[in-house]
Amino acid sequence: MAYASVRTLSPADDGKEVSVAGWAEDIRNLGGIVFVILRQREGTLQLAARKKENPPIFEALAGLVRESVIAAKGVLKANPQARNGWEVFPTQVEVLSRAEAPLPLGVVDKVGADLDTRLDNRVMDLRKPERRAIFHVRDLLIGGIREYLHRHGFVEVTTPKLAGAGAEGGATLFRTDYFGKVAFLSQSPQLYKQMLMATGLDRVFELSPAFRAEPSDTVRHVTEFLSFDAEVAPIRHQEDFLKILEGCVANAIASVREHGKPYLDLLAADPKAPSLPIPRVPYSEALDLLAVEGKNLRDGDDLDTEAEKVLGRVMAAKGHDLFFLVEYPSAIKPFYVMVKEDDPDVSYSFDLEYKGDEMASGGQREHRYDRLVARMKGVGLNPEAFEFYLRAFRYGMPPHGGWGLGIDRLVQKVLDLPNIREAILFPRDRNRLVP
Ligand code: AMO
Repeated sequence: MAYASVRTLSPADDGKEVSVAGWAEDIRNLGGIVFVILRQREGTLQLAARKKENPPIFEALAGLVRESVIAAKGVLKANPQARNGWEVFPTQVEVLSRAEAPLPLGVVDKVGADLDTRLDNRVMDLRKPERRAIFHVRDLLIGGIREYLHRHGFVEVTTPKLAGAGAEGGATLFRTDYFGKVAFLSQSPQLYKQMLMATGLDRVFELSPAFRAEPSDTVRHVTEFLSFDAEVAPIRHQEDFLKILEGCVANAIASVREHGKPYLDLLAADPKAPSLPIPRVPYSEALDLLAVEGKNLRDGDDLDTEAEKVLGRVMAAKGHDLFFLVEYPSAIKPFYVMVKEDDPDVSYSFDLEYKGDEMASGGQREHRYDRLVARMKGVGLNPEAFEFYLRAFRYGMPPHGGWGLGIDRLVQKVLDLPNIREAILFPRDRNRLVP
């Protein structure tokens, strides 16, 4: 007989024999009767044994060590006083895996532990339903993204994570030995997704880990994150794919709202569905909005963390958690962006801001070979090291553009989690390589 899930049982099963398995979350020995709370993925149920009726089972339950995995077979009895309105009186109890005591981290204890202790004991931490709820929400967000893009003709692809050249600047590259040559862990699928635009696979997306040797210890940076990248061709301008990105984010949040109610309730979260279109705020206008708030940036400066927070608050007051910051200065964007024909200091690139943090960035790319090489040289890169990439631009490359969005940050912001590490099962940062 397969083990039954608590979700499939009810008082209507009164008198039935059932087999259940799970963690012994709590053991309450009242002398004449013992109750064990058994935890499964989808909830908890109560086992009970009376000393007088069944002494061996009473002893077996009373002697359990908390968090051991047990299996019990017995008769379900309806009881309005018991949790779920029923309980199981076992006739057989088997310890499948005995837990050591004391536990490194309590599962039902009310006292909280700090994040480091929790992450050191992540498996125990994830036994709490409210922690696991985060990963159900994450799953729903990713599902919403995939569903939307497939509906719009996109193909999911996988590009190499062992790379011969970096795409996003040397400062955050992880180096590794590759049979005597230098290789890098991929910082982003940037070069490969662009190369695909020259193949006819012209609407692609990828969900894959990206690696950045990020030395800063912040609540929004890790060294391994899940990057959601997309690239689209042929396009006339950036607007052609910003519409897809905003639809995709809206669909992801809608999918959480529609299917994730039990998880949102556990997390006391109620993410707002964005109203479309998401506003486009030109960089120059953002500087003006910041100046009004007393935060003065020079034209051409990148927005620092404080500026992002201030701008986030200004836009939130206008009813927008999400907005696109468009027309970024060319100088603070990577070599592959396209610059404006009549104003080369300004690029056709954008950041997507969500609740005061950068969620995604992207833009239209330079698809013209000569100009791309000139831009590379302009930022001090050696085109020869990128020959494998540049070759894709020499035999007919359509105008294209796309974005990269950090899934971990999206989860963090949708649920208002204080730290990005809460949104990652086993986060990596400069101080953490295990578990
Ligand atoms: P960018 O470097 O801005 O752009 O990265 C895109 C998005 O990835 C997330 N992200 C991170 N998340 C957690 N920890 C980090 N250390 C980290 N670094 C980046 C952010 C960020 O907005 N190739 C371009 C995208 C493109 O133009 O298509 C790129 O990688 O959410």
